[in-house]
Amino acid sequence: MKRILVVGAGGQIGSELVDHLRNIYGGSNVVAADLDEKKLANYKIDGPIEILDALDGNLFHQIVKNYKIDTIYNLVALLSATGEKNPTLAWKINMGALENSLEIARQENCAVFTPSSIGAFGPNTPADNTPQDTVMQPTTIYGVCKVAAELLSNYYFYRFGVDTRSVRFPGIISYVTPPGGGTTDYAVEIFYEAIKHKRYTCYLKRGTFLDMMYMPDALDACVQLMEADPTKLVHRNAFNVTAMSFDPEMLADEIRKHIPEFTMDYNIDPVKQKIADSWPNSLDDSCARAEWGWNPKYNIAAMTMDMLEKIQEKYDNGLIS
Ligand code: VAH
Repeated sequence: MKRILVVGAGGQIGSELVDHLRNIYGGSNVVAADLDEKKLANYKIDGPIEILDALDGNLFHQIVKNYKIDTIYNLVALLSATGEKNPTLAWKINMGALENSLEIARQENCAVFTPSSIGAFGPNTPADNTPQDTVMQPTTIYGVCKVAAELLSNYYFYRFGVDTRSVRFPGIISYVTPPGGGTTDYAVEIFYEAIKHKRYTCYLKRGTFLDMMYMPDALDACVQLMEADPTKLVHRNAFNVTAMSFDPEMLADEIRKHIPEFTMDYNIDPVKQKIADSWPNSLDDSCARAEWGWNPKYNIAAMTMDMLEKIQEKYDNGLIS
């Protein structure tokens, strides 16, 4: 059975991936590690937790040895808009955690999953049906870190044989953690506002198309790729994956099917708009479909219905106000 360490386990993906992995591999086989102990207290399935600053290579290595880890999910990242506020810190954290993950994996024979992002593309990347192999000149420090992570992860595979794999996630929509400073997080905030106030002020312009994915599909993508037959993988770091592409107006229309009185206006955030404008409108994810069976289940209608239902439950149960 796999022995898994999730680093950055308290973030948007980690907060749900830990339970997803524990459900598959058993609670005791999935160690959740994060800098913030409070973020490690909410998992539904019990299992080992460790307080870890992913930049502390010695402790990181000790944890891998103590638990006999064979797979590292490195989820540590400052997201796009947050990174632009402190690019040097973003580079230090994002690349420091990756370097430790890869070097420890090399020494301890672990596989490594480090998510990349549509943020790895830039304004001169073909924006529609963006190819798997294409120009990658991002204009955010987040994107620069993601391209560097893809290149370094591929290097560790080709040079040392480390089993590195990753996907370029689009905006991930989820209801467990609050929005975390990403450019795509309007597509999370809007649901809370729609339920509570029946209105939302969007910081991205109408017509700003971005790839998106509902969290259950993102969790499946992580496991499917890491379980894929390595002989079938032509690519490794990182696969284009997407589930839907929409702009704020399309999402508002979908919400109005459930909350007819919902209204939306705009107050554009120039930093986030500039970031979003540098990213693709839609990805070609045919390589992921061909090489490891990627096949998302949630479209905008199914995601909207589930998000509204789950967030209404959080309000009803007093988990949020
Ligand atoms: C962000 N949600 O907006 C993240 C994601 C593709 C976007 O990486 O920064």
